[in-house]
Amino acid sequence: MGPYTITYFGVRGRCGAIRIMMADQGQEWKEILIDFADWMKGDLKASCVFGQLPKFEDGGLVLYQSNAILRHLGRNHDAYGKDGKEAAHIDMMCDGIEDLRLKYGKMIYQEYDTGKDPYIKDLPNHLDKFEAVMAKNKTGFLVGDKPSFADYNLFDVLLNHLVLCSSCLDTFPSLKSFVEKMSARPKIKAFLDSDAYKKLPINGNGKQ
Ligand SMILES: N[C@@H](CCC(=O)N[C@@H](CS)C(=O)NCC(=O)O)C(=O)O
Repeated sequence: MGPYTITYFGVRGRCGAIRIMMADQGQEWKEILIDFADWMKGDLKASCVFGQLPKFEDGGLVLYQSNAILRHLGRNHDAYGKDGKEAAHIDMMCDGIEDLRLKYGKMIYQEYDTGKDPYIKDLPNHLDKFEAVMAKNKTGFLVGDKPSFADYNLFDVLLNHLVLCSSCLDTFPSLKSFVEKMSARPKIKAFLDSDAYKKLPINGNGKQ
């Protein structure tokens, strides 16, 4: 496995969870940051399977689609559950996180000025689902007793939401504790404190 390479724009965006997961798993990776003006020339876009980034390379394996990349890392690093049942639940949670990520992206990119306040008002109706799963599992993770790729994905999405609304987890004790514990994992803490992480905006349009 590895060495890994990420080709993406200079944002956290759809690589936030991937980078946090690689950092926590003790992996090193190469970053190829693409300037949007270069992207607009079209050659790289034409070479991407779905015409979009991120592109991820694991040796000779080339992957697109951020959730497929997370799943690949889950398989490589034993972060995809201990059996088929756990893996199915991890997939389910990842799809639920994707639904929230898509809603967040729509608000950020298409209706930030008019949509931010209603989005924050409705947010508890989405977070409560993750709170219930986290509280029921009792291990501090979504599924099983160690972090899976879905935990890294949820962690990244929650960090973004805490920037949007710093009090959004105040009524969700299990999620709040999850974010605190994930943030304190030594390799994650070092990564979140790094310039490589801090220099990147969350989203491509500067809204957060
Ligand atoms: N479902 C894809 C979405 C990828 C995506 O939306 N990529 C955006 C940046 S976050 C992109 O490449 N935009 C430039 C374009 O579409 O030309 C994934 O999860 O990787």
